[in-house]
Amino acid sequence: MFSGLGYQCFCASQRSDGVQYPSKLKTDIWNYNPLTKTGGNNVVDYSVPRTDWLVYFDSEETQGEDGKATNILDGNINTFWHSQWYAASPPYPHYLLIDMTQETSDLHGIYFTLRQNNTGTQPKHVEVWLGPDKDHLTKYTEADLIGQNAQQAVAFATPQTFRVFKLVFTSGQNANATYASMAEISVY
Ligand SMILES: [Ca+2]
Repeated sequence: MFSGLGYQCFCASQRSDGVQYPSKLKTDIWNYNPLTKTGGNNVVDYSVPRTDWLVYFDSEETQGEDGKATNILDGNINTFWHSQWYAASPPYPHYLLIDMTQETSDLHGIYFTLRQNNTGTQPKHVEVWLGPDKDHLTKYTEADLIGQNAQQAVAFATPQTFRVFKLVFTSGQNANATYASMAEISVY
């Protein structure tokens, strides 16, 4: 709606406005031209850059397959973290702890993309812990993830500021599951 009419629009303000209305501004209205009624059909990604993120975990599988935890940060929905299964099979709960390496404000929630087409290892119940460092985390909320391939969000009730977040998975989509997996994690 702005660049479509020839105005410049800064990425920061796009993101700021976008996260303020995350449920409303999921399409790329910035490039919509109301005169020609074209453009702006792309889905907007408001997620925070993950370049410097560090990920910690209770277990990961690196012998039987490439199930390393950093696979949740590679932008590929077909690579995933998998809890260990080759040499040992630790049960739930499993966790991923992510250090964004800098405090980040105005965060509205967490995006989850589950391992594709694998309800047997997709986690279900998740506790979301937030804090300034890994030793000072507070449980902020918990939710049931949906057993689906598409990205889903756990939204915060109010915007949050934190550097570290921990996702504690306490059960799987399969009630008897031992293993957990995850394709991508990001925040918005
Ligand atoms: Ca991935």
